Amino acid sequence: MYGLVNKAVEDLVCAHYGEPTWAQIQARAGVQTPGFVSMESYPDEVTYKLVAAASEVLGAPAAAVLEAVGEHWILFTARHGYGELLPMFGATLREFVANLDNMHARVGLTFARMRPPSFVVREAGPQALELEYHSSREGLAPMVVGLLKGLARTFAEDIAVEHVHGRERGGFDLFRLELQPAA
Ligand code: 1MF
Repeated sequence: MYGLVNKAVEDLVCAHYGEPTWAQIQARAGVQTPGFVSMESYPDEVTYKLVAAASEVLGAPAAAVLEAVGEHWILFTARHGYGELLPMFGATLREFVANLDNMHARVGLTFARMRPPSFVVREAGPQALELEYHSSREGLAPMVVGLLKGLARTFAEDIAVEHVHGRERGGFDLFRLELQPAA
């Protein structure tokens, strides 16, 4: 994945635990890259190893680390100059989620080696959506939960996310989102 993803992991760990902890995580992961380059593509194993090492060093389940990374990704990319991208694809979470494939197509113009996931969205009630998450990568469903929560926060909305089933069924993860107007 692009270095921007690994930088988001680094930024999250450093902000909460400090640079010595990040150095420990990098050492345990066997990833000694002195600094990730945002626009460079790295093997997926680099990201997976960093998440696994962070889970061990911080004593938190890998799923919790992934969810935190997903939530941080939204703030992190906004802070790094890509903030104008979000409002281009929706004014509400509901609109944005319906436009996720369009947003990734736009980002893919710049990041040609991107392998973006794909989403199918269905209405599932007055305040509910079903979201199919199709990805070439395994194990990232918890990150998508964090991404959705981070998006909700930027749009000042409240959201509850249920992981209905994993990719062993149909080859995709299914989420059910309950959208609540922000309190
Ligand atoms: O292949 C890749 O390197 C890759 C990297 C990041 C593929 C996807 C992504 C983003 N994706 C990561 C987790 C899923 C990975 C997978 O299943 O293969 C997040 C996708 C996502 C899912 C749910 C809700 C929101 C999501 O994304 C929101 C998002 C996605 C991309 C950006 C911002 C928000 C983004 C913004 C600016 C970027 C790059 C990514 O950089 C740019 C863009 C244009 C011009 C200059 C820089």
